Amino acid sequence: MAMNKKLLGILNEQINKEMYSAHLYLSINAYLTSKNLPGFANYMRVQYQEEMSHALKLFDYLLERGERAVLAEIAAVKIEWKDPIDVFEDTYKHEKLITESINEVLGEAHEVKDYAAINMLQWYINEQVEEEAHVSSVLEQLKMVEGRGTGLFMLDREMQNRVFIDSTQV
Ligand code: OFO
Repeated sequence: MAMNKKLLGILNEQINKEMYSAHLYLSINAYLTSKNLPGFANYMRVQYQEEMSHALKLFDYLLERGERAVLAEIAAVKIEWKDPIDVFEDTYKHEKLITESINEVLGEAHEVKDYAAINMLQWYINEQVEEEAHVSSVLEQLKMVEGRGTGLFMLDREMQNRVFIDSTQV
């Protein structure tokens, strides 16, 4: 069944938003590396991979439905932050925007009664709950150590352990 054009349009926009998120986190990876925080930089490199997998899951879904996935220009991302707390505050804000965006896409799928798309989008709803919780917990820990000193050093070491697991395939 051909997909409703409006829904197809906003699904394509969501691919762009996921790729924008990927660029944003890769840019943060560069920033944190320049600040000698390899663990946090690793966290963001993994986040970049996650975002690309989110984009690809939607991309592949459109192909599976026999639709065209359209790759549009990706807006330039920020390159400077004040400190790691600023980074995670920004990240948390950004993830909340993405959650809103996913909710809107799901709302549209309901509007046009595309039950297959509704089912696929449920994965993103769950993923956003995890993403927000994860980022907010790192932000809280950073605030506890006021983003400085030994506490920051210990957190940075912990962040080194994060590895990419493609949750779109599980
Ligand atoms: Fe794709 O979840 Fe973040 O942006």
